[in-house]
Amino acid sequence: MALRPAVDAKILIVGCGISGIGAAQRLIQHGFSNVRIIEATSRSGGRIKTGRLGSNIVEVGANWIHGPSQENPVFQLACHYQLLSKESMSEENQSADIGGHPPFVPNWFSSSGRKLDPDVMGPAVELFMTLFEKCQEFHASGEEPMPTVGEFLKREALRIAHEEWEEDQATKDLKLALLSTMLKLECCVSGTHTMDDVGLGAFGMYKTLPGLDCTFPGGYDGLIKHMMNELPADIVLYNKPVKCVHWNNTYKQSSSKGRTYPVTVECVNGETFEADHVIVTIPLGYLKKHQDTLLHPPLPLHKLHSIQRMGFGTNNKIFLEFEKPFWSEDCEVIYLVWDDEPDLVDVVSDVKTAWIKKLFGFTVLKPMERFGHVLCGWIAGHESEYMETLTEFEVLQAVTQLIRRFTGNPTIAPKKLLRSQWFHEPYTYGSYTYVAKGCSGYDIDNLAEPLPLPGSNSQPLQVMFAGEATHRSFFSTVHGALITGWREADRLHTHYTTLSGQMISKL
Ligand code: 6YU
Repeated sequence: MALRPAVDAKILIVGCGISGIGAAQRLIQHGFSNVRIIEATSRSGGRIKTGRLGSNIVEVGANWIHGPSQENPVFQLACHYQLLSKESMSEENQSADIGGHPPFVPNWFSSSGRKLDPDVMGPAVELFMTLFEKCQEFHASGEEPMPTVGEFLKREALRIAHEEWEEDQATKDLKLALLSTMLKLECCVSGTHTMDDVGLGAFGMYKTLPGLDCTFPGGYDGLIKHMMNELPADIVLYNKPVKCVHWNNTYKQSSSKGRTYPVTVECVNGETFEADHVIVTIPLGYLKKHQDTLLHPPLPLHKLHSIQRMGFGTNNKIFLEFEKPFWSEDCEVIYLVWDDEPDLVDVVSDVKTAWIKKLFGFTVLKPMERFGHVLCGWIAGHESEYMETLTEFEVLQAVTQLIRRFTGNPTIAPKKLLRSQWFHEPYTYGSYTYVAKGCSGYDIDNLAEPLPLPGSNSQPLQVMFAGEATHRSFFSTVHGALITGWREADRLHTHYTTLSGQMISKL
């Protein structure tokens, strides 16, 4: 195998989300000059997508920097580009340790049209949070008393409610119904259909960083714009969905100008691009759908099995603008509690007629001076995927009825609506990764493992894998995705510096 200088190595990155952009940025910093990004759509950013509701900026995809503190590279970049408010950058915000659950000021409404007493509901939330933290501990202790987070939470919550709660039955039922709402919220956080699909033993693999989650006042896509400005202007080839990555020289024409390349990337439009290395940053949802055809030769079995086993679900947002608020001034989150759900349920019995019951509530967009009166509704799972098939008008009708019922006010009418449809995005097929029942960190390692596998005689690092699904502890996040892009760029850098070191020592 002839050694090619690192600057000559031809590198293609598939996908222009933050992991692909991060990989390109880092490769160029390392001195690689022959780098291109191939992107299926007409835009950069992938699941970072800032939209508009009237004159308001709203985040259709990623919302927050989770854990904005010095260890978080997204926070560091955002500070570097001066994209955050003074408050978000303050020492106090950075040192707050919230374990992934921002202490939002809540308002609770019930399906019988009552505003619920925070003093009564508070202990139920505390119980839920205590059990949730317990779920996170099993990873370190190596125990797994039950297969899934959902089963454990339900069993323990019902046991404690039965043994310790002393109120009358109606109040107990209402508190249990609130726990159903909290389960639906966790479905949104994990990006899953039900918490019964989320593996208990591996749940604690996800790590939170210190810092009070913060947003980008000018939109998350400001980060993408700044990062893209640091790359060569023509680095991205847009509107070129990749059909197949042929590796190990298996494509019919694998040489140009006398030089042979081990990999050929074939696009849906028939165009082909040759490369020494390809970094695939395609979302797990797309990989699941196209696992049999995206690579040739096909993915090794253990990689295929891990792709199938890992979870990738849907979490959607429904933004609503109102003339005036029906929530209290300090309110940051509105929970909807269904009186008929004391049996801890996070799925609905009939998706078509009852999908709206999966919407756990709304976050309030703040500050009010910037957003006016805008709420963001959250809905996960198959119910969310069904919501995507409805017209905007049908969704508006359903949400309006919901709010009228819970507030007991039949005149409330949202002025505008915007919803996301991540399940029907053909290059994503969902929102983000979770560790499904029966999965472990090895599945994530398998996803991240480059091809060819170690021990092969062919050119190493032909196909490499980045993207949020390939990070063991920060999967499902923007910072996780960015770190994996950097990881693969560094892998190539190390490869070439090790090779040139070996050449020099032989001289
Ligand atoms: C975060 C947050 N956040 C809400 C919602 C969503 C996500 N995330 P990309 O998909 O970006 O890029 C791949 C590109 O590849 C893309 O451009 C494609 O078009 C292209 N492509 C695909 N196929 C191709 C082909 N064939 N050919 C060529 N190109 C192709 N993250 O940090 N804060 O608030 C949220 C949220 C609604 C949808 C989020 C959030 C997830 C991030 O958006 C996501 O991880 C990264 O942007 C992915 O970047 P990428 O480059 O990998 O892929 C305890 C515990 C539980 C664990 N979970 C904890 C919860 C944390 C997650 N929270 C999320 C919450 C929200 C609200």
